[in-house]
Amino acid sequence: RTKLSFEHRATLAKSELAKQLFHLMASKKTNLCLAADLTKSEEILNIAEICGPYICVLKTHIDIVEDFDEAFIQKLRSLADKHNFLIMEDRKFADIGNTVSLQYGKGVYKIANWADLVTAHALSGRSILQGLKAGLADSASDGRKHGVFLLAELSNSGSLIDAKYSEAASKIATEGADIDFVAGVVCQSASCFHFPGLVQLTPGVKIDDTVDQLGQQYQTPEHVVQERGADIGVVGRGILQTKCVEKAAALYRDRLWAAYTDRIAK
Ligand code: UP6
Repeated sequence: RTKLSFEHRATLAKSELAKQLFHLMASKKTNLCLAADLTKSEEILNIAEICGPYICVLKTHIDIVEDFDEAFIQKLRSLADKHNFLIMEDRKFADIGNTVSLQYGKGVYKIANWADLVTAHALSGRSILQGLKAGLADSASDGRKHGVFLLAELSNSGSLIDAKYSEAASKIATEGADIDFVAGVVCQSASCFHFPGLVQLTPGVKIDDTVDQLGQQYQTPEHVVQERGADIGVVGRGILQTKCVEKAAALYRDRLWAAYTDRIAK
């Protein structure tokens, strides 16, 4: 799977969103996802405007935003259209189907209305996908396509996820009636799944640190793409906590993209 180009893999994808994402990465020449982990809407919009040209996905944690409102979402969506990136809400859904359907479509955030992609734990099994589909059907979202990234591994030290769990999570992503809704897998290793039509998203990417104070573990862009099979590298503080975020975004984009082109050329 890791030797194939994104263009080729788009033709194999079962999810419309995975197809769209593979094409977007190939045409924009970026496999950088920015984790916009900021607590003020103005800061997120500012970073999205500056980094927009360098990223394929902007990842949010909407529940850390202190001044969330509808106007913020409209502005973020128009930046996504202007700069051609997808919005992923990293909600890490993990409840029973009925509850996730409500959490996805309802409440203050109405995530289904604006997020192209969401993340979900595989802990509750296949019903997580059925619940999210139901939430979508019930929401006021326009005709846009939607997709899910299932978590099969975590980047932090001491995670309880083991090889057996990862394998079972990958099975949910690749077998059964709802795989048209699965765009990819969040994981740390290429061996986690084999189907080339899914996108591997790998967080824990930073050039100048190997850990943070709270269990996060970092690898370089080259390591995650070439050794661990990442298609997209997620960078948060590596970009956010620098003097010039634009320079940092350009640097991570260049290194992640070069690592991908080297990988498929070998
Ligand atoms: N994230 C991880 N590891 C995972 C899954 N998700 O770090 O296994 C998310 C975090 C954060 C981002 O929730 O938003 O990726 C990483 O941010 P950082 O680069 O600042 O560490």
